[in-house]
Amino acid sequence: MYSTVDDFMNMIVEKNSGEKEFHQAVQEVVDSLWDFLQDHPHYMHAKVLERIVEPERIIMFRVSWRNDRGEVEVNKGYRVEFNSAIGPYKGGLRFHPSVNLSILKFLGFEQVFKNSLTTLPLGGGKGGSDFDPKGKSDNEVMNFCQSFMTELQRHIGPNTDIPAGDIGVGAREIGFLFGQYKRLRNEFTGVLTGKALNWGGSLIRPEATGYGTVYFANEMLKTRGESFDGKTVAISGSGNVAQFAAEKILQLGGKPVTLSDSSGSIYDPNGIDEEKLAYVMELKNVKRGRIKEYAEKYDCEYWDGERPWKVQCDVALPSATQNEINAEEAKILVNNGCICVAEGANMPTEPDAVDVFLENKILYGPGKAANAGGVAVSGLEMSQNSMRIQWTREEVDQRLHTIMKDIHAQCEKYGKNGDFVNYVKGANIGGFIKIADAMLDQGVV
Ligand code: NDP
Ligand code: 2IT
Repeated sequence: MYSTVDDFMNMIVEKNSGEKEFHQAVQEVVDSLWDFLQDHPHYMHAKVLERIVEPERIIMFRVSWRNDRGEVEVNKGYRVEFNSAIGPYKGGLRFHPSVNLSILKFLGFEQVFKNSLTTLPLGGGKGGSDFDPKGKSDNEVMNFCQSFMTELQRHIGPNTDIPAGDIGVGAREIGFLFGQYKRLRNEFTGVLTGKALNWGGSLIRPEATGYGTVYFANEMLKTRGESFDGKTVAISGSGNVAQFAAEKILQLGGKPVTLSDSSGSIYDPNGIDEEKLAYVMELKNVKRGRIKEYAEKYDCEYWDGERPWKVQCDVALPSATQNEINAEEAKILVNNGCICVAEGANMPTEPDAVDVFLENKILYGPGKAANAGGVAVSGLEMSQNSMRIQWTREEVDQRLHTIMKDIHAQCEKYGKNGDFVNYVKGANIGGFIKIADAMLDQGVV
């Protein structure tokens, strides 16, 4: 047995050599859990910690496909089936050139705890490819998705493993993937979530991650007698999560002032209103253009190659990718008066920057709690598919709202120390207990 966090982490680094994002995700969880585990030694005796950091299964495969010029292209495909103690593996697929095993293992590991927090019976997994959909034609994306699914279909199923979207995988990709699964298996099942409405999708799933992040942030703000009304909000990213976070902030009376993409950020001090947001959705989802074009259209500042964190804001919602806020940027945010950070993205805050937020006792909601609304509504999509019914928008939104409040309550229960809630600790302990108890019940597997 390991006697210190450092001993345990040395083992992780040695056994998972070079996987720095995975090490980072495990370190955060183990730091949060260590004291709790000393007080509950039965988990340590059964080696639950050693087991929970080891994926149950990793599938890696070749994806060959033809581009529009008739040339053969080759990509890597992955599915990390991390933990199925409380339900079938569930989690998104990421298509981005940066995808590697370390990134998918960190995402899969986070997903295990996140899915546990949702209160739904969902295990954790993640997958994807180093394929870059940017600049590809619809035909090329379809060729790639069909080839990817031709292998993946052997490993997934509505009671086994249910993928969904993530960076680079939206409605278009889910459509192509579903079509190929159905063709190969000759069955119409809820094997993927994030489907379009007229073939098994759920209302509110596109909105769910962004809305859920804002609902979670709102719960955090309420603990200090605050709300979004009149608040200035910095958002990064301009994809699925960022767009619907902005939409919900507007509905709650807040003012989003920034968005970004991998090329740079826009700063619109007048606020990104409904009309401007509709433009962003068209620009990003239909034209697949760059956020720079927003600055040209609305005559505001564009910061080439920069992140948005130097702005004056009350709330920050990092919603692009991992490690997109460093310690220096965290200090700037705090010094500029930011009182709340809720992570729409997975692990967007570097460890030193998390320390800055915690030391300054601002409201800091880690991704596995704050962005769990997406996978939660995926879970609701699975329920609707199983029952072969479709709930109304209000019904799904109400359930999402209740789930986000419940996650907030779990964070408070396990993370409260005096007046201050450490949401990182709360989320990690709250997420852990349910899975660990299920693993104990199910024996040494
Ligand atoms: P999208 O692909 O819709 O959008 C991603 C956005 O982030 C784009 O604006 C993209 O810019 C930007 N981005 C991607 N990679 C980088 C990078 N390396 N540096 C800077 N910007 C980058 O993805 P989502 O909105 O779905 O995902 C955003 C985040 O939210 C991810 O961390 C994802 O894991 C997380 N998340 C998503 C959920 C979902 O349901 N979709 C659920 C929970 C979490 P560009 O256009 O240049 O690529
Ligand atoms: O990170 C995430 O939670 C997601 N990308 C959504 C996963 C899902 O199965 O809906």
